[in-house]
This record gives sequence, structure tokens and C-alpha cells, in this order.
Amino acid sequence: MKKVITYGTFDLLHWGHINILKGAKELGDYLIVAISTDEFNLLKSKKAYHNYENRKLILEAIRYVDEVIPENTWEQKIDDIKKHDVDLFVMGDDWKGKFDYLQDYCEVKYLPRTIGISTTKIKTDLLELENG
Ligand code: C2G
Repeated sequence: MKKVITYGTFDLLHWGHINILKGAKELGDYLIVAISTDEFNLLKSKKAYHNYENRKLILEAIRYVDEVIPENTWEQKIDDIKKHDVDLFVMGDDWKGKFDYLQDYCEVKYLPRTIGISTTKIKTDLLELENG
């Protein structure tokens, strides 16, 4: 069984997130998503609209996702890959090159980021709607 892992905040879930989760799942048989905790988001200077529990609940409802684990630190990826016996690490290509060091432990693939949608865009578009 080919196990795939990916990481992210996945706040205000949108079709760009679904594309990467679908794409990652299609490259294996079992997809683990390490979702950033609220504390780790602070390290990424991100403030998620939904808290960790609710973002986890939403991700677990997605057909492409088999398991959700917490992402607490930048450094946990190697341990996660070993602990969960992961064969393939997948991220959107806005991260291209940043995780190549993981190639010593598993395959690394960057999939094309979906253009035209992001959590930040959703927030700014809603603000503009409100302000008219
Ligand atoms: N993504 C995408 N297309 C978009 C938006 C996001 O493919 N339009 C992908 C990102 O490339 C990433 C995943 O969706 O692979 C999750 O994106 P975020 O929730 O923004 O996660 P990020 O802040 O990039 O955190 O340790 C890694 C970090 O936790 C990644």
C-alpha cells in the first residue's frame, strides 16, 4: 500500500485544497494530511478562521483523506515519514524545492498550485463585498 502525506492549514476549505488532496491521493492508496495546529499557524504567522478541531473535522469528511494528524513543528516531517511508513510526500509547487531534503526518506512531488483561489483571496473578496 503506497502511503502519501501532505501538510497544510486548509483554512476556509476551497477547490484549490480539494485539487491538491485529490492529486495527492491519486498518486497512492492512502493519504495522510498533517494539518497545522493553531499554535503552529502562529509560527507561520497565519491566523486561521476555523480552529484546529474544526479544520480537522472538515478534512476528515473529504473522500480523498484517509487520516489526519497534527502538524506542530516544521521539523516533524522526517519523523512523520518514518513513523507512518510514508512512501511519497506531496505539496503544492509554491513550495517547490523547499522540502527536497525529504528525498533521503521518501519520494517528493510538487503538484501545480491551483490558480485563482486562496484563503487570502476569499477573505479580501468578502471584505470588498462588504465595503461595496
Ligand atoms: N494549495 C494549492 N492551490 C491553492 C491553494 C493551496 O494547491 N490555490 C495547496 C498548497 O500548495 C499546499 C496545500 O494546498 O500544498 C495547503 O495550503 P495551505 O493551507 O495554504 O498550507 P500552507 O500554509 O502552505 O502550509 O509544513 C507545510 C505547511 O504546513 C504548508
